[in-house]
Amino acid sequence: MAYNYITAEEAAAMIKDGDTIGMSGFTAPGTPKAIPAAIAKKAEAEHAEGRPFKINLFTGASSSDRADGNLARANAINRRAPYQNVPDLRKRINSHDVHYSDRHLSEMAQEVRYGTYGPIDYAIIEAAHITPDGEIILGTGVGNIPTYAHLAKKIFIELNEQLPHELHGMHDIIMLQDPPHRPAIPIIKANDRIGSPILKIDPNKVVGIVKTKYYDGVHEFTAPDEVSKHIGSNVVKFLLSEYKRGGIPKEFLPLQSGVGNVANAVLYDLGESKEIPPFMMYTEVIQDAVLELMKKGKCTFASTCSMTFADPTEEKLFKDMSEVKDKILLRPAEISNNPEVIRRIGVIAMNTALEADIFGNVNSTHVLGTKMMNGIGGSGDFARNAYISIFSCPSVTKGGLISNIVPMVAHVDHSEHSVDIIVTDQGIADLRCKDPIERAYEIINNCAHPDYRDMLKHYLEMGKGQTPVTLEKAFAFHNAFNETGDMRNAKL
Ligand code: 0RQ
Repeated sequence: MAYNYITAEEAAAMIKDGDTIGMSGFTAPGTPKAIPAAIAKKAEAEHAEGRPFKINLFTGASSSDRADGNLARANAINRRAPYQNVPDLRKRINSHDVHYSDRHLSEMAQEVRYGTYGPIDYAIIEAAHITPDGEIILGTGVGNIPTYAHLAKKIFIELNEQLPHELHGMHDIIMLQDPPHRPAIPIIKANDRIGSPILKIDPNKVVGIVKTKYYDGVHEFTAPDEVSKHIGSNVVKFLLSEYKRGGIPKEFLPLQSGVGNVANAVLYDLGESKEIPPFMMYTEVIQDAVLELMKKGKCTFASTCSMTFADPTEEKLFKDMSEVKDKILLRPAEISNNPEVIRRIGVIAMNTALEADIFGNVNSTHVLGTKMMNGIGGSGDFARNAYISIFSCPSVTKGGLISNIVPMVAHVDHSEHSVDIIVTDQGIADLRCKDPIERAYEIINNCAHPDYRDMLKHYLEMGKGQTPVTLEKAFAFHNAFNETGDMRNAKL
């Protein structure tokens, strides 16, 4: 059929206050770039006229400043799920302007299909190409778009002319059947393809196509600082010792890695290690460092939901996709983060903590227990189901005013039962096969900053029971920071 080409403003004009929108993408890649900004402008105009205007916005993970940033600044979001990482949206969430539902990314699509989030009015899909009968080559991130496109009453396409048609063949698109009709997911190795290279939509639902021409807008990574480098080399040291003792089989196991500088530093060190054999990744996001690993032959394949490459990297890659074409599969979040697959294929998960406590509980989301940072993202999908779950963070933050190892975390995202290894710039704590007191000494001696070790030991030794928590002192570190700006003033 012939599609209607429209402007982003014409698309935004159709969207009404209270509409629910499901967008393609996972982090900035694959996220629509023009219509969200136009919706934000419309919201501002409506607000100026004294009319209410907010949408509910559901994605695959975080989006981008073009989407979440513009919409948050315009106070145009009512409800948001399942993950975000944009400073202006964070402010809106913490001031209760936005109802934010922070969900495990693997669960969102099924919950939406069961109606938990209400009906989807519009899907907005970023595409590299669309045929008249509704066959879409998606962009560089997938997220939950198979589900949103299937359920949406109407669809907008952002046809991004920057995206190369050579992306065709890099997607593995499937929408899972829901229980009780879901068969086993036939991924035995990270590179097993189970779906289609294209997303098929109903062309009759497409109300307009907006042409764009953008890279994804991911900033270049800064070179890892000393602390990240120490963390990276400690993670690799652990993996190597585990490999040598036979805790990881000779073929190695698929790796998952979070995003950010520490993750980049870990991947860089893995590339340098001669003793770690080539490996595959089963992960949700791949960053520039993975491309380097692929060039070196160290990473042989990556199953992911998104290629989160910085713009200059995309620019080079889009000119010649041949190097990566058969080494990457882009899948929906319910597959990239699927707990059943993660457990079965023995993923080694590497994620980041804001803080960890001496018993091994991890807070990845709430600064000082109250302020939402980003969200749990995929870290829970991987950490809980991985064969080995590693969490890393610096031993201290803000020049030592904050210890990232605390008596008790002020918010729990990953409990002691899901955390196997903690790594800081100071060293490695292996929590497996240890009781809570043994774990606590392991963490204090190996991971806590020397400035805080005696305080943490003092706290540990005043307690009783299998897990010697002293409730009235458990948040002494956090209270000291709130009252004096320095956790070293904790009254224990
Ligand atoms: O504050 O920005 O004012 O300097 O928190 O800290 O060290 O820059 O951490 O960028 O690596 O993010 C856990 C948030 C870490 C991230 C988290 C302050 C610190 C700084 C950020 P400033 P860093 P990173 C893959 C898997 C959950 C989702 C996930 C995350 C700021 O990794 O969102 O893993 N993870 N997904 O100063 C108070 C502490 C603090 C603290 C740090 N203990 N108390 N402030 N800060 N520790 C991706 C997806 O799922 C898509």
